[in-house]
Amino acid sequence: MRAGSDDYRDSGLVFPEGFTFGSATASYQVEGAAQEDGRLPSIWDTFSMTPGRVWNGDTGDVACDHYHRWESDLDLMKDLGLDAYRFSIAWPRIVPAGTGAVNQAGIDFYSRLVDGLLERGIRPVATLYHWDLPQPLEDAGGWPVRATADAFERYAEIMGAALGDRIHTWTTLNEPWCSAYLGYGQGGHAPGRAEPAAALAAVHHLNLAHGRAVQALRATSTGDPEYSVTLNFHVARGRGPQAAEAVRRVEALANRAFTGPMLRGEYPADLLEDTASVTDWSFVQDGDLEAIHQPIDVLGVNYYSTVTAQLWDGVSPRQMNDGHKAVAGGTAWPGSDGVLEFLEQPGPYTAMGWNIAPEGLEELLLSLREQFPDQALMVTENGAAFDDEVADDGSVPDPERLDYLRRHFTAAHRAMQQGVDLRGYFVWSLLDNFEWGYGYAKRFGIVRVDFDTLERTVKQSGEWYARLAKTGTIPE
Ligand code: IFM
Repeated sequence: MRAGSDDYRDSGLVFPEGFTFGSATASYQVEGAAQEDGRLPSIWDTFSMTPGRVWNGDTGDVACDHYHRWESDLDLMKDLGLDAYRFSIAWPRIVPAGTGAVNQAGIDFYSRLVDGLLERGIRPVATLYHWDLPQPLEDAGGWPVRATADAFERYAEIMGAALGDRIHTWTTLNEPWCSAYLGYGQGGHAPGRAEPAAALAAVHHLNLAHGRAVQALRATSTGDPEYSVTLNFHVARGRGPQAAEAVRRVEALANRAFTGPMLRGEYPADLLEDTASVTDWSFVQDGDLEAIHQPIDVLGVNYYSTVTAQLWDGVSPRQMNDGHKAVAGGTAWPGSDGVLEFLEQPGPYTAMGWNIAPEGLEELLLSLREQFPDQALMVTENGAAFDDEVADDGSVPDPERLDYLRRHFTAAHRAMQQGVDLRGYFVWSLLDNFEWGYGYAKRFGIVRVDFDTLERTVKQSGEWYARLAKTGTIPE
């Protein structure tokens, strides 16, 4: 079957004209060329080279070699009929030491990439930070210190001036929840620190970095880009006698810790109360909330599965053992009384062990519309890892991923029928890639990458998605 072939029946579910169909990647996960053209190490280079941190000792040194193969990757996106490509810029290619000298070779790479997208009629959606903090900034304290937000503002200014004439959508941060809580609270992500107070300071400095970056990008971009941020919202269900309280706590720490300051200009009072024994939030300085509270054109929503939490009183914190599911405790979820335990959920599951719950996406989009009625939304990530097998004829049938995507697009469509202003949808991911702590063991791509030869093969789900992108109608 060819990309976008006619071998599907239409469901009759049509997205409106102008709806954006895209796919997403991130710099450290796909680029490779980690030591080339002036790039210096990020926290993920350091982390992945630390024995025991990443499955199989995998690193992003080569990844998908997108840094060298970007032109043929863009051709592939064009064949798939994508309207937009969501990529991230590696800060350590642009300001390799985090502060100080700017590396023109890094800027040139992204400039060529953006021109290549525009030549092919694909809109560039650029994220400034998808977790690859320059290592020297971590050595100076990382996101728990304010100077990191200062350095990010300067990096945003540089990128606005360099690409702000051509970028369609600027996204400041990808999933600051992961950066703060997994990087500094639980330690399963780089830089691997487990310090609850530092995690909350990181939350604030990431928020500050977002607001300052929106202002810097606006001041320097000469085109007419849109501005956004991408959050990985937790859709929580509660269990046990304190079910509602468990949900409230999860939502405060995971969702409202970001939407509060970014979209309302304040930290929620219950979040400050929940975390009072961990920090007094004195790192929030006068003027910070005004700086963070910037109008954005579109709110990026990443959704994969739901979480189920139970609150236990009077037990000692247990360590969280997985970023998106399983057991979470005091370090990843800094709070005062009691411990949040994340429970096994009913299946079916993806290869990540995440439960498949398309209704959670519909619920999330409806809830965001209720909370922020005037805010346009964009699904900036949704997709699934499965253990794909290559068939004898070289094709990659991946019916489970196809089904996952079909059901989630259908859920998003249902939300739109109920009035949600959803502007587009980016499938995670274009390519199989470096899945952080799981290395190359988990494949999310709609395009298979053979990590020995780096050859790309469009999977069955990719062909299905091409059909959707080209017709605007969900294929059966
Ligand atoms: O691969 C990640 C991506 O970098 C951020 N969002 C979740 C994806 C799947 O784990």
